[in-house]
Amino acid sequence: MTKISKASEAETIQSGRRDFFRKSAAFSVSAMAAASVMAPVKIDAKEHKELKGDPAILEEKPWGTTFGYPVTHNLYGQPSPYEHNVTRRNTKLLSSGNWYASIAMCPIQDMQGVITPNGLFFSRCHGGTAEIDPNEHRLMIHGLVEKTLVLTMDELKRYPSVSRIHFIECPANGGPEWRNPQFPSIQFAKGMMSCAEWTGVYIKDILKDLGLKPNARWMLAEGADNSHMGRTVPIDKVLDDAMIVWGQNGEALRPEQGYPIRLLVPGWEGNLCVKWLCRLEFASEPYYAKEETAKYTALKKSGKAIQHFYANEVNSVITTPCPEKPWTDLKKGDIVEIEGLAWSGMGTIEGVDISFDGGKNWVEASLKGLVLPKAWTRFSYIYKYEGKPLLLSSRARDNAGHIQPTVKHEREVMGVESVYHRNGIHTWEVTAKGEVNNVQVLS
Ligand SMILES: Nc1nc2c(c(=O)[nH]1)N[C@H]1C(S)=C(S)[C@@H](COP(=O)(O)O)O[C@H]1N2
Ligand SMILES: [Mo]
Repeated sequence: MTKISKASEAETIQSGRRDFFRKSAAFSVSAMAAASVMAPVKIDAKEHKELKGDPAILEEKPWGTTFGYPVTHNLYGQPSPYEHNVTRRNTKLLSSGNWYASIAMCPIQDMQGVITPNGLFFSRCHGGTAEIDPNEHRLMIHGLVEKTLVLTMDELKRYPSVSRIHFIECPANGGPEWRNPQFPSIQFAKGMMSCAEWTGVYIKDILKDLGLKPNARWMLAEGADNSHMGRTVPIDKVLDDAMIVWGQNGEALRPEQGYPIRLLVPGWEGNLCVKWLCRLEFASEPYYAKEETAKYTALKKSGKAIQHFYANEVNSVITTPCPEKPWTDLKKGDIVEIEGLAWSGMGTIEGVDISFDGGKNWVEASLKGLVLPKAWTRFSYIYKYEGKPLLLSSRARDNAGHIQPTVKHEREVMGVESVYHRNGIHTWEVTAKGEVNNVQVLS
């Protein structure tokens, strides 16, 4: 028999979960539409009959008979008020008492495609969100370089820019669940990540101007915020794809993401992506700053800790269904689209497998939309709902040859002390009624 452990319902999640449940009523219709594109689905004549007499199609609505609001009204646009439930969310469990050292989780269950809108991008701050005047902000580049440089923001933006789509994931994503699933919610279980198109300059391009001294092996990045976050990055990664970015999905970085500039270390721990970046110092040794000694090191079962822990491993999660979007409205025989997100900090997603029985048997999902290195990748599987209980899991593979481990294997190697770098196969239990619970398959 498959051994599973379930989420503790004792954890209180902020209000809103019920409203999400209500929103899911529209799901079966949209899933039918999606299914009819991908696989021919016979639509029951009954479905059409139900539309007869529906006031939503027969009656004129106020928005069709009066003017809407003028174009001068919303000079910076906001989502429809009917989307008010789609927000970042916090929990006391992951915060200091005053919410300054805290984290706002991304509603990944409501994301479309692979780009996170800027207002919903997860936000992790160790000393509050700094509001920086860009005219007062400078970037200093010094240490083991031939030429020291202090740049204004305008000067920095004169470098030729590139735009790249990458996720940022806190290595503590899913961390509270090493021992047991904690959250009856995808947003809290997996929402310490987001994905955006970033615009900025490769550090290797700036270094062409400055000249790196031969003994420069490490780069310290420091933030100007109250936490003065400091992390050291090995030089190979700096010269590969590390960027200083000022653009986020077509506009300036949001304050929550480090306005006016942040470091982007694609695919590696979110913690390395120092926000409100003010200083880069090149050195021959790592700096062993607080965030790479006391924090962001992973204690293993052996009693030894991994100190230089960088790339986020291949990972995935099913976003439909999930606790916020159960299948309670489905009838036996309905065709549904199982969807989810896969990502790897080591390369490009090559494939995703789905299991309905907690990992005994697997079928291959299809990847849809953009499939890019170190970026969220969306997967999809069209499935006939039989109204039977399921243990629904996803398992991603990347082009660097990695595959997600079972939770059992992950625990054998790492133990349960660490809160970082969990990428064990995630499972939802779907009950016969279509309710979705967060569980772990332990065998
Ligand atoms: N200066 C500074 N940079 C920072 C942090 C911070 O508190 N201060 N938090 C780090 C952590 S722990 C993570 S996971 C990422 C989160 O990026 P985001 O808030 O844009 O999602 O930023 C990192 N950069
Ligand atoms: Mo983090």
